[in-house]
Amino acid sequence: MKPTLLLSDLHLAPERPATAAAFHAFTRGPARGAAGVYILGDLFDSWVGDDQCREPFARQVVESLRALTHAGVPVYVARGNRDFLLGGDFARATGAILLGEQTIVDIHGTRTLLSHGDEFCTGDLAYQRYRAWARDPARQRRLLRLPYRLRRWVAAWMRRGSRSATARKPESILDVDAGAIEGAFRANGITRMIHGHTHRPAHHALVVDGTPRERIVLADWDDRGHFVEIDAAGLRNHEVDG
Ligand SMILES: [Mn+2]
Repeated sequence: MKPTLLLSDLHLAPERPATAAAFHAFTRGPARGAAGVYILGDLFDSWVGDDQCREPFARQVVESLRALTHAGVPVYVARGNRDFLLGGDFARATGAILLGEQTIVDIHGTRTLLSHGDEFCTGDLAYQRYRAWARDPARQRRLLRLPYRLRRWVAAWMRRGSRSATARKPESILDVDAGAIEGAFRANGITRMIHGHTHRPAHHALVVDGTPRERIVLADWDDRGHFVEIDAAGLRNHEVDG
């Protein structure tokens, strides 16, 4: 039985060539033997619209994904807070399937909730206000009508604001909220969830309503890649170098 591979928060950007090299190595190597590959948000550090596919750096990422899907490996991509503008043209160019905000899939017998994870950071009210604003489809359409260069400028300007705001926030509100996590387990009737976003990789065991549950937090990528492999034998962490 082929394994399912999950990863998130690669934050691919031209300024971080080692991370991109690890990604290309991942798509040529371990991903080829997978039953499916789930990228749970923030594949790109910044995505201002699918016309970004024409940039040389993005085109290489698109080509690596297309080679993988052409080899017969299903690739699923969730949007993160950095690349929430990933759309249909990106999906067509790569052959990947875009996921909704939360998806429940059966992974080797366990119904598993997959998401980027930022929706669970409910303690950060300013971020949640921004998130609701940014994820509004009408606003996204308006944003995408702006010239490409202007969108690039707006994204860079917002990134600077986000970095200084994050630096001022207490650690606790940048992590998931325990009540939001319990609510998601309860509402979906699941025992496992996997998400990224917080850059706090872990396997948490918890009990909700008397039932044991697990929450797997995926690692963000640095000069190396990190992914979780699940098959009938269980769950393992792996690293990949460029
Ligand atoms: Mn994120």
